[in-house]
Amino acid sequence: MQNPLLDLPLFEDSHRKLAADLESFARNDLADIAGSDCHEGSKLDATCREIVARLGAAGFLTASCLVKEGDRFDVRRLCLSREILARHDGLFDFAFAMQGLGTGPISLFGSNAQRQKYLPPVVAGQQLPAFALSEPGAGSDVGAMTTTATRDGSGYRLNGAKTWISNGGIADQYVVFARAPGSTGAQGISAFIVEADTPGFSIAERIRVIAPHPLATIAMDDCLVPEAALIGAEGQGFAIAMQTLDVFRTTVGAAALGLGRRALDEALGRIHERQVFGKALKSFQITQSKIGEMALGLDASALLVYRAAWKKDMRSSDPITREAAMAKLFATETAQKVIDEAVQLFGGMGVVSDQPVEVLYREIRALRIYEGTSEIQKLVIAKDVMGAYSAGA
Ligand code: COS
Repeated sequence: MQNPLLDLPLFEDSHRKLAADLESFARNDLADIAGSDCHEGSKLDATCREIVARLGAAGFLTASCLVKEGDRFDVRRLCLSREILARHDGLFDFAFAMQGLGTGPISLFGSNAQRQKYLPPVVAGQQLPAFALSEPGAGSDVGAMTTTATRDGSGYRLNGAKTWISNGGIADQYVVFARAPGSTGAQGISAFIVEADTPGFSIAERIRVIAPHPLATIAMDDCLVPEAALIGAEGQGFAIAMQTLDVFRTTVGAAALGLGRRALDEALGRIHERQVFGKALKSFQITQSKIGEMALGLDASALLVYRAAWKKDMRSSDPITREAAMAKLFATETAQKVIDEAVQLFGGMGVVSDQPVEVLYREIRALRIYEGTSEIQKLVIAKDVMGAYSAGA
């Protein structure tokens, strides 16, 4: 179904063309690898690689990385891509999203040499990256991380563990955040590119989650990386992480929007078919009230998502921390409610394993947690709003 917002001046013709092309590609060229048959167990990793390979070969990953110096993210393109892919299949979206998030620090802060080495294979869909920030004892509180990066000759020796790492176990390289020994809080954190075959780097555990995605805990045990692995400057890591999240949090909102729109599509089909008390389910006002609220919530989410994306695209030097946090918070929380209502409209069928709305119910949950929980987004928004008040803005 056509995105109802695409006609707005928030978008350019290139976005409208992308939306039409990707919609057709997802429908015709990815459909054979959709669904739980391809997403479970040992097939999961291969399916992710295949999705990325197909998207890359078709040119749909060009927006994921900033290969050339001076390039800027087209956040509206990233968001439209995630919305469309998520509406088709959560794993399509996941695989697409990780190509951008996993290389985000290199795109935004990497040297020309780093961009030329690592980004073209990711854009081509031949390599998979990962973003390794969280730790067992440092999720929301990034400044509590304990992984260390100790100077060793001309390089750095990394020690510690990272967890909840998407693409963990299948990525070719990881952006790992680690701190100088003795440093605390946001200070002394740096970002490093760690290739998966570096001695001392290992996958400690693959983690199974309610909606199957490649996820792992990784470990660094005297893992020696060269000076060329450092992204940006020493000690810049906290800002690198936050500015990467500022871009990609908006796209999480877009993914939630896609999952929510799919739930509304499914619910609309259901209420037109289902007979209850001798009438179509759609004819009850209680049903219409649910549909009205679902549609309203989704369009409100879309406006917040594309407001943040538009602002980042048009005013790249202005911070979008507040707008990105609002988009992620509202769109993920709303999609959860919309999907829950869709399950309700399906009744018993809604909780049958692998039915579309049951899959959506599992898919949406993690989005309210990863890349900053809903609670953290509220803190981020409040800090920005109160800061503006104190500054007299
Ligand atoms: N862009 C640039 N700089 C930023 C920034 C941003 N969006 N947010 C914070 N900073 C800077 C601050 O300006 C501050 O700099 P100074 O020390 O020079 O003043 C520094 O970073 C520390 O900021 P702050 O004091 O706000 O840090 P906190 O430790 O209080 O943490 C939160 C702030 C909670 C917002 C942060 O830890 C966070 O986003 N947590 C969620 C992490 C997350 O998303 N995890 C998921 C991992 S990916 S799946």
